[in-house]
Formats: sequence, C-alpha cells, structure tokens
Amino acid sequence: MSEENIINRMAVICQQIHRYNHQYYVLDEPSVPDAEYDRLMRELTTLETEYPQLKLLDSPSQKVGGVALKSFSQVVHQLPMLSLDNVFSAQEWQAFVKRLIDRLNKSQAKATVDFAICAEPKLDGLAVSLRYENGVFVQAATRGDGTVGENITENVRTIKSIPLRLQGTSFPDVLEVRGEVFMPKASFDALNQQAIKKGEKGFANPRNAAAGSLRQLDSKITAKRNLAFYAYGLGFVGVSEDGNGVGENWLATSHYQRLCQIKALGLPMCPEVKLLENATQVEDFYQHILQQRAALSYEIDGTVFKVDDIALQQQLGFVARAPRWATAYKFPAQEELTILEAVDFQVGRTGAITPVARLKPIFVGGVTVSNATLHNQDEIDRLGIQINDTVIIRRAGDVIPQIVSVVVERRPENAEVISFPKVCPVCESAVMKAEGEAVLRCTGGLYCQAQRKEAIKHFASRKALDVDGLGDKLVEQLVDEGLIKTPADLFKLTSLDVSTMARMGQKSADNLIKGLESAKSTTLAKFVYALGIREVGETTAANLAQYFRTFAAIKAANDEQLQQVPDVGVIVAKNIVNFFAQAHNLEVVEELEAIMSWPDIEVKSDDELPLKDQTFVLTGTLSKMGRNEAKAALQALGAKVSGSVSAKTHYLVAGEKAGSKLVKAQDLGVSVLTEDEMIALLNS
Ligand code: I6G
Repeated sequence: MSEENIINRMAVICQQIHRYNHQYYVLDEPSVPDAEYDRLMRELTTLETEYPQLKLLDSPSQKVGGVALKSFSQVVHQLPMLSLDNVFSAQEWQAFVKRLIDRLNKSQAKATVDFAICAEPKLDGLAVSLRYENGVFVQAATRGDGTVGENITENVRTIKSIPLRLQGTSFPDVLEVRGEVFMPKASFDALNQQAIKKGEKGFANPRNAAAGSLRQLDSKITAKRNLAFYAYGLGFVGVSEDGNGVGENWLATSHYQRLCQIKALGLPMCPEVKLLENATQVEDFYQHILQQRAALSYEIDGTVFKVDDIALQQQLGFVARAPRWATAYKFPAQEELTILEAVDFQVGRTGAITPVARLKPIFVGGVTVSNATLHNQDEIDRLGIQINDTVIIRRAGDVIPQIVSVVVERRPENAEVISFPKVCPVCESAVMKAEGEAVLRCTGGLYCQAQRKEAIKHFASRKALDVDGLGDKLVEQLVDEGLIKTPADLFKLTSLDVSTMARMGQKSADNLIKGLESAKSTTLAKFVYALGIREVGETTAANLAQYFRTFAAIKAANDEQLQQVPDVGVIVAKNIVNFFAQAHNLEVVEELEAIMSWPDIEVKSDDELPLKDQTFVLTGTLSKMGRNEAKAALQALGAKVSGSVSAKTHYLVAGEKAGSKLVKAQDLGVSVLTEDEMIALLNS
C-alpha cells in the first residue's frame, strides 16, 4: 500500500469508529456487531503500530469509549479508568502469556513463570467507578474517555446491590471500587416486553438497556430498572488529608484477595470468579464459562484473566489504554455481518409458507450459518430487509440463528424488494392469509406434496408414534417415489417395496417394517398428537385423551364440549372441529383406527389426582428422571406442565444449569423445587 493509501484507509476507519462509538455509547443504538467494531479497531491499531508517524491525533485508539454527555456533570478520574485488551483464540492467549513471561524475565533476575491468575467472566455491562469516603458512597462515574467520565451518582445510588455505606470499620478513607453495572437477562426480557406492549422499540441487548437506564436524567426511572453490579477491581485508594485511616496498607497483595476484601465490605463480587494456580488452567476455565453461558442469569461475552500478584502487576505496568497484566479472552462473536443472497419459501406441515433467508455463509457463534428464517411478511416489514442487503446475524448458544437488523447504510444499488409467491411454491394451490394472522398458507392440504411430507414426518416423529428406522430423509424419499401419500400408507409398505428403493439395503428395509409394526400399539394421547392437528401439542393431546377417554368421543365433540378441556380455547377447538370435518382427513383417520390400537384410559377420581390444578414448569437438566418422564409422572397425578414461568405457575422444578426461568421464578416468588424434592413429592 502506498503512503497515501494508508493515510486514507486510517482516516476512513477513524471516521467509522467515531460514528460507531457515538451510536454505541451516546445513542445506545449500535449499528454494527461488536465483531465488526473489534475488526476495524484491530486493523487501525495494526496500521498505527506499523506506521506510527501516520497516526491521527484524534485516533479512537487513544480513547477508551465514548464522550461524556453534556447533560451530566463531569468527573475527572483520580486514577485513569482503563480498558482491557482482547485475545480471541488459544493461540493469541499463548502469545499473551509469552509476552508476560518475556517482560518479567527482562525486569527480574529470576522470573517466576508459575504465577497465579485471577479468572472472571467478562460481563456485558457498563464499567463504573464508585467512590466511598470514610465508608460512605459519595460518587459514581462512568468510564467516559478514561480520564473524564459522567457523574451518575444519583442513578447508581438506586442500584439495590450497591451499599451506600461500607460494612465493618476497617477500610481506607478513600476507596474507589470499579466494576460493571449490568441488567440481568430476566429483567431485560421483562423490560423489553413492557416496551413492546406500549408500542415502543425496546433495547437491542442487556448492555444497551443498562447503559440507557444509567443515562436517565430522572433517577426515579433508573430505580425502576433492575440493575445489578459486580466489582472487578480498585481505582484510587488512600488516606484523606484530614484522615488517619488505614489507606493503601489495608490492601492485600493478591488481586483475588482484594476482591474478597471488597466483598467483605458489602460490595457484590461475581460468584464465578476463581483463582487459578497458573496459566495452564486458563483454557479449562474459558471452556467451563462458555458452557455455563446460557445458564448464567447475566449476559457475558468472554472471560478476563489477570496476573494475580500485585507486585508482578506493577512490574508489568500499562500500555496506552490497558494494563499489560490483564486481558479479556473473548468468546466467538455471536453477531456477525453477512449478505442476504436470496429468499426461498418453504411450506410447512400446516401449509404455512415461511420465507427462508439464504445467506452468504458466515462463521458466527462457533458455527457456519447459511440459512435463517424470516418468519413472515410482518417480520420482513419490521426489518425493512431487501435481497443483497448487508444484515446482522446472531447465533447465541444453541438458539437458531436470527437476522437482527439491516445495515441500511450499506444497501447496494441492486437491492431487491422481497415479494411473496402468489401461489404455493410446491403445489401451485391458492394461498391465503387468515384474518388476524401474519402467516400466509397454502390451501392445498394433503394435495400439497410439501404438507404431505411434513405431516408424515410429524406422525412418525419421536414424541408422536416414534417409528424406528423412519427418519425425515426416508419419508421424503418414500413420498418422492410415490410409495406413500398419507400416514396410513406407511402401514401398507412391504419390505420388498422399501428394499428396492435407491440407497436402501434389505436390513434397513426390515428395520423399518419392524418399526412400523411396533408403532401400531400406542396410547390415545400419542395418536391424537400424531395426527398433527393445528395447535394440538403433546399436552393438549393428553388433556383431550384424559377428558374424552375414547377417540370416537374426541372425533364427535363440538366446539363447546372441546372447550371444557384444560388448555383448549376457542381457536384450538375450532381447529379440531375443522380437522375432523374434512373428508380426506376422516378417510385417513378411519384407515388408521382400523390398523392401530391403544389401551383404554383409566378414569381417575380426584383423590388419585392430588396435583390437580397445580401448574409446574420444568427447567435445566433433570439428571435422574429426564424431562419427559418427569412431565408424564406429574401429569399422571393431574398436574399441568407448562413451558413458561408466569404468575400462574405454582412450582418451578430446577435441574442443573437452570437459567433464565429460574431467575424469573425467583423474581415472581414462585416456589422452586430441586429434582430430588420433585421426586419426593411424586412419591408422597
Ligand atoms: O472493563 C473491564 C471489565 C472487566 C475491566 C476489567 C474487568 O475485569 C473483570 N478489569 C480491568 C483491569 C479493566 N477493565 C481495566
């Protein structure tokens, strides 16, 4: 690159980062994912390291964050509030350790490489500095540009977990505690739901919600937002001019011990913080926290590792804006940029036509993503998305990838509006949108090959008839080759039919026939669920079976009778009546009734249903019983098992790694049972 090109590139990046900083720190409205920001910052610092003479005076690499808001008074930090450098891989971590060791070797005659490391999750919040004078909270400031922050004392005062007076009697006259203010995931969800109800936009993520809440000029608003705080270190510590206190001597010589000291004064410390014996334990800690991530009640984006010995920290010192003795070891980005290359339309079991985004493959959240659902026209309108747009894609944990937003400023000239098909893309039947629904549906029913395939897949699926040897691919092949049209046709297949299909051996064919034979004996609840009636899930099917006891009674029930069943409202009742009113459904159902069997339902008295009217929610890993077994056991005693926690929940059963449902239950005061307590309840 010529010098002119380098200068231009640096100027472009600086301008971009300034804009992103303003959007992120001042407006609380980030327009690009953190990964893109980090990439630009790295490109800039690499160029600046290679060509220091070309570095711009106002380069954002010299700043830690955004600018202080005009509307808050300013606070000059007595000690600068630094930032952290990042590593993104095991290799980069090793390089960081090597740099530490080299530097210590240079500065010490006999360097000890076996130093302890203080390890913590990296919270996705907002760094703040709290100042206590003679044990009393007097000031809170944001990091700002690291030298000058915003005075947010009145807002921070409202954070419940921050003490206004330190506990005990032994502490320095002046103590600045630094840490992260954050919004727990459950509080963020509740806040956004409230916003949506009021027709407002809501926050993009818990970090923005925390920042937005701290920047309220009216601290009454902040007080209503459930913010939390974990301390991560110290700022200025000393004896005040008129004081005779303990000053700096009070401080331990280990970072971890200092955190424990801060905790003993009544300040919250993250429970996941751990003292590691040496750098070889870092990778395990990183993996452990990565696995815990979804179950933690707060958002994190990585881990932080610090040399624990304060004397070593002092030898290592600082670079321009970060300590040399600490680094954040970040998780793979959960948000990335990519291009929407095309949109296909898929037809589901109930005829719903779903637009599927075909994306330029992108590595995000640890996997390569090339598809994402766009749900329906409303979602497309909400996103304002067009083909060839640059989009932000998010994949958090095991959750399916989502398109979060469009980077409108990158819209190319060849962007194309997404238009829905006028007829079903599979069978060309008419399409329609029912009143009040956002979903467009194919009206072809079982005439539509796509709906047929999905109906048969559902019929054979694990929670329905659980047909051994019949996976989704095989169903597609059987339908494509014209061997089956309905679920009832499955039972007409012979081993010869199947074994003569492409890529099918005799053994797999025999397995399938055997699987079908044993699937003929089932339960009434599973049979009803397997029919795939719209919105009749497992619980509703079980309730229908328990209430009506025979299939004939379910088939003959009218709207009013159906609505007597727990869980069945107007819409579900209508779906059931409509299903049995269609001749082609009845034909298949009658064929199936002739082939299949299930035991009679025992009538239970109220005495035998001691958990009647009690609603349970199961969450986390139930290692002794497993979720399905626990659910069935609770339902057998009359309990209702729901998927989400609300004020109507009576008990939450929390297994290992329970996450946001546990937090919500605690917030709502719902009784929480361990798996053992649930088993004891079932046995009693
Ligand atoms: O911004 C930060 C977040 C978390 C930090 C930090 C931290 O430790 C867990 N530690 C330091 C030393 C600094 N910033 C400067």
